[in-house]
Amino acid sequence: MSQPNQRRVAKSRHDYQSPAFCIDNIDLTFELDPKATRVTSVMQLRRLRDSEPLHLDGQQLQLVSVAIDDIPLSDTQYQLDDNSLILTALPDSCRLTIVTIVAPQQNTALEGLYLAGTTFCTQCEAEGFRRISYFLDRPDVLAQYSVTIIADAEQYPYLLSNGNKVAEHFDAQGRRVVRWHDPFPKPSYLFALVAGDFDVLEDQFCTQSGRNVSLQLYVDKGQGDKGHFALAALKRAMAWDEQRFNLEYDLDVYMVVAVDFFNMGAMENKGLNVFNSKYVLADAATATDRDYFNIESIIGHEYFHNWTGNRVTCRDWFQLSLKEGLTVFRDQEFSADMSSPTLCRIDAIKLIKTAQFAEDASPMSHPIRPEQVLEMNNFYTVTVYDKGAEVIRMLQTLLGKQAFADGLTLYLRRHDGQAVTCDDFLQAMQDASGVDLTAFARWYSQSGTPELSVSQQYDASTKQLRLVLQQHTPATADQAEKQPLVLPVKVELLIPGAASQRHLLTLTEAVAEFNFVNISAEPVVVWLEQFSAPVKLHVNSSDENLLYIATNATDGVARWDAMQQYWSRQIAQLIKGHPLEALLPDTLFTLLSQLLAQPGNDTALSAELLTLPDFDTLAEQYAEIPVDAIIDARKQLSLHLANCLAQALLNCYHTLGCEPYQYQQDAAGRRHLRAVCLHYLALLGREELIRRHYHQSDNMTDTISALQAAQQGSAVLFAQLLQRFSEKWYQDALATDKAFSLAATDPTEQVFSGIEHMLQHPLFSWQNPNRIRALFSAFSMRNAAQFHRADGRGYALLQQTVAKVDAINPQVAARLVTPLLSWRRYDAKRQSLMRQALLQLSQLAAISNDLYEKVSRSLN
Ligand code: B3K
Ligand code: ZN
Repeated sequence: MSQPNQRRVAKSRHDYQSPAFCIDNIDLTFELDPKATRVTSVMQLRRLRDSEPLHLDGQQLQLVSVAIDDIPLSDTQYQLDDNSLILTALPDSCRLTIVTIVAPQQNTALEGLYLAGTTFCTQCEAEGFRRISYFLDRPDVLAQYSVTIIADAEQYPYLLSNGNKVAEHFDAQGRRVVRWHDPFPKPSYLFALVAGDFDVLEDQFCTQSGRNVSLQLYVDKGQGDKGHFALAALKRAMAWDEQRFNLEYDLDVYMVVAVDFFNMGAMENKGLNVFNSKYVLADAATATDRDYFNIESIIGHEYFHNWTGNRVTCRDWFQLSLKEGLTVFRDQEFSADMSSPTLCRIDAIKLIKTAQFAEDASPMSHPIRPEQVLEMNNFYTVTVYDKGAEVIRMLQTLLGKQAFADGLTLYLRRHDGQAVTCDDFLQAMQDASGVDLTAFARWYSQSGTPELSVSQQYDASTKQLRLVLQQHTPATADQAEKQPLVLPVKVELLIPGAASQRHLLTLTEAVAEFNFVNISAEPVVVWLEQFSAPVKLHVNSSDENLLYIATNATDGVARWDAMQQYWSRQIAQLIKGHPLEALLPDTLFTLLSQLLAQPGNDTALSAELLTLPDFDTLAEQYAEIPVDAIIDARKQLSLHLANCLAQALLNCYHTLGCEPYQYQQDAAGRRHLRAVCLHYLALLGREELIRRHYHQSDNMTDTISALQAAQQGSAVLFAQLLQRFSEKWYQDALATDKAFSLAATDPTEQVFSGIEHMLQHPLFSWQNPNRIRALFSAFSMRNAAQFHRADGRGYALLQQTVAKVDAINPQVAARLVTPLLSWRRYDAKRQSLMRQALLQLSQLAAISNDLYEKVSRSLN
């Protein structure tokens, strides 16, 4: 590696040390210039520990001057290196003034202050503030911020920062000068600045205590009409948090800015959220039902951070799940209340069973509270976020909804204005509920996916039922020894001829049994209802029982889950060589035909029941992933179902019909089921249907469904429709991203020329993460057939892409590389090709820390 080795030292959670100084106030002045922005920082410092130097973080900064209590220092009076500015012999309290220059235009990493098109914006979490000015850039240093922004008045009519605007004027040179003050002390990662010209949508929200909050949504000029849904979603989120958790907004203004260049979904900066435009802009023509859903959920997520993250923040970055797991849980609950609890839960479960289980089984496996981190940006993971949310959900299950809400209230009251740990959170939950959470806390320190094996014995003579539960967590890359965890296991007993019973079984040891009396007949047990613990379930129920559950369970999620188990099992049988015709019983077709014949009932759930598990879900069931066999078996089964159900699918498709677009739960469910029907019919070559679906569509959801159906059913039609689609949306970046993803998920060899072609698109830019993800994440994560080609062409494409992107935007590169990391899970030939690709990446002359951490963990 060409980088000096000291840059590669990982931090350990146990090495936490509190800061030697605190910074009570910071007054920042920005003189904005794309090439050279001058940043003046005036900090009020206080010493907390004797005789230690002040170690300020700073990266890619040009230092202009340093002064203590207005007395300039010479460069012999401080130490400066690539990552820090060190000052010794400071008084116990002083005013430290630092002037730096940064170059936003050259900032392609999109961390710190950068340009999104012509808009200045910032991204400081996790450690981006150090690219703006020298500072104690860590979440446990909370300061009050005052910010003055100075910029050309014409080009930048809006100059925004956190908190309240306190002054605005023009200076002698005619530049606009705006001053902001945020009364809430905050860590540097929540700082934000935005400057540009926008369409602004405004609204108001009256809080439960009667305060009026001004809501402002800033979007690119000309895009104003696409902001209404996000703004309305924000008001729903504000009302929901008051109602559910009694949490009210605290500033007079809440601003959301949408930008086109953004490394992730959005950022919860205090009072000034910055969003990826993909998660703000929506209208029927350009956004799918899924886009609408995501917008509402992410708008909610960032808003909910105002309490869980901002008012109470993390002591150190190892505690990230403290705010992220909790806030994902909160946004999931919000989405469930706004749409369908069943579908929201199904979505969350799918993510855990694919990406999260895969991460546990990968070289990057880590607990929801990681122990070792080289590059913090690598730990914004599905484990920290989504498994973190599952852990919070288990707490709610174990404590009950009310005690959980009381625990949250206590936590926020006790720690308001503080930077705390996951243990502090658990302590509050324990104190509020009186439940000992010592054993539960293992969920925070133990990585890996627990495997839960269950069995049942019924004694007809005594009418007793015995349920035996056994858990075991296999070793992971980061941790060999595992202990039993606290597992809340919800079950439903479907008792023939009697009312069903629902129970919560809590497994705390490696094995336990639970006995039930007076069970009139042998029940069919629905295990792990609602996926009440994030585990892999091993259960020996018959196919017949699974279909019985899929038909009769009370809970929709349980019905879906049984069906998924059923489908997975049939695919496994096909892989073992069992003939298809012998596999599927009449009861299956009765069930499926019923779903199709009554599309009026819960259409969205029917659509899910009719959909086979995706490649990633199936892959997680194998230690060594049989790529080709999974793809073939899945295809074979789909085609067989399409053939057997052709008439029922067609009838259902026509019964549902097309309707004028409205984003609304029932209508979205109907569109989904209709798309599933179309997908199966496409496998039978029903081109005219696809064509009509495409042409009749007045909305992006149906349009994309038609394209996806064509993609699976007819290469020629797919090429025609994609061409037409691309032309129609030639100038719309977000719609063009959809064209990119469609090209990249083409299951045929044409995908390579398709990607090549899209790279020539005038809207494609290697600097824009959305474009890169739309093409290459789609290819490597949603096109198993071509990405995992046995000739290695897919791996080579990803390797070249990652190498190129790493030099531009390390965060994006490190995410992109993920599918290669799990090379050990494939056959020998693929292993060697994937490993080769990683080795080449490891030899990049200027490999970033982000990429280095992942590649080296994978190769070691
Ligand atoms: N907190 C941000 C994520 C920051 C990611 C830094 N690489 C968005 C969110 O989770 O709400
Ligand atoms: Zn978050």
